[in-house]
Amino acid sequence: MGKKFKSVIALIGILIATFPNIACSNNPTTQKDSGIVLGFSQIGSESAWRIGNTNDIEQQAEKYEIGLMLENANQKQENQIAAIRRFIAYKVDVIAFSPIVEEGWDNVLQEAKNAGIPVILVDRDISTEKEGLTACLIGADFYKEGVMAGEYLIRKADSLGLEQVNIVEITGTDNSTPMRQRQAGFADAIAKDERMHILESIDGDFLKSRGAECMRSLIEKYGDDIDVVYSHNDEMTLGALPEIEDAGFTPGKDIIIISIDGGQEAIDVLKNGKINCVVECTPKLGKEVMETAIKLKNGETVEPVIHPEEKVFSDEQDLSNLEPRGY
Ligand code: GZL
Repeated sequence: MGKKFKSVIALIGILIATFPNIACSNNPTTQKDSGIVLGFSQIGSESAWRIGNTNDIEQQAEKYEIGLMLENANQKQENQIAAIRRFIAYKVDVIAFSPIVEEGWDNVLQEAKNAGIPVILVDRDISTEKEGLTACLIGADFYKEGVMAGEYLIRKADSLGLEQVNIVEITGTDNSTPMRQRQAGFADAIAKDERMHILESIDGDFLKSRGAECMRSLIEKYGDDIDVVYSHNDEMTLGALPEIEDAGFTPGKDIIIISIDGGQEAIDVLKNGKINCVVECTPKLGKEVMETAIKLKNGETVEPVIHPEEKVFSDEQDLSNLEPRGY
């Protein structure tokens, strides 16, 4: 085996060792070509929503013939920062990521800016004093989701003739955009309604297991004073429901259940009457991400914020003909 051939083999070995995810994802340089390589740092696999989002990003990258380097950060901000640095080293054309929390991105995004690589925020936002670190945000209007949840509760309280409504809130990942804005939108929507009282908000981190733990401790503390559970995502809601039943309460009847995401499992439970309202938060953002990546690669300007249309599913509607959710 010639010297040159040995050095090529050695280089490939170094590349795979440095970029482990390339070895297992579609190697972008061999994709049929839009000529674009997109580096995407995904938060993790914490919920059906997140898995649905990852699947959609991958499907749309295939459809738009964009070479995708997708790295899963397993819920750690430091893994997302490391992934973005790898994308910069690899000289991708565009970087996209869903920031697990809003703070702590200035340095790595400045590095991407210095490298001339545009960055798309997907799903969640960042908080920064610096201008121009990202090209745009593609994701839900979480504040509006919170408002829609609060507006449903007011209608529900009216229909039941409730004079006092005690609410416990299970929030998503602390300091994340959906947590902050779903909490603010809901609070603002019910603020003028004197019947509404939030007994406690507790961090469930968008996880099913934490949703169960939170519900258990809230029941121990407040028992049958709880009239409503407002949960920031379906995963935590699905974790909470068995705890409510184990305590002898009937979810959807003794306790009003309001959730967000709109995945198939939660919609099925809504149809069975154990959840009263699910605010939709679509994970299907891939089409907009790919179209935006192509525009950025071509030097076109893009909309600073792209919010998908979202609905509310509840016990006020006939859901029998609802299309399969796909996540
Ligand atoms: C919302 C997304 C949230 C989902 C959760 O767009 O950021 O993260 O609501 C997921 O299910 O964990």
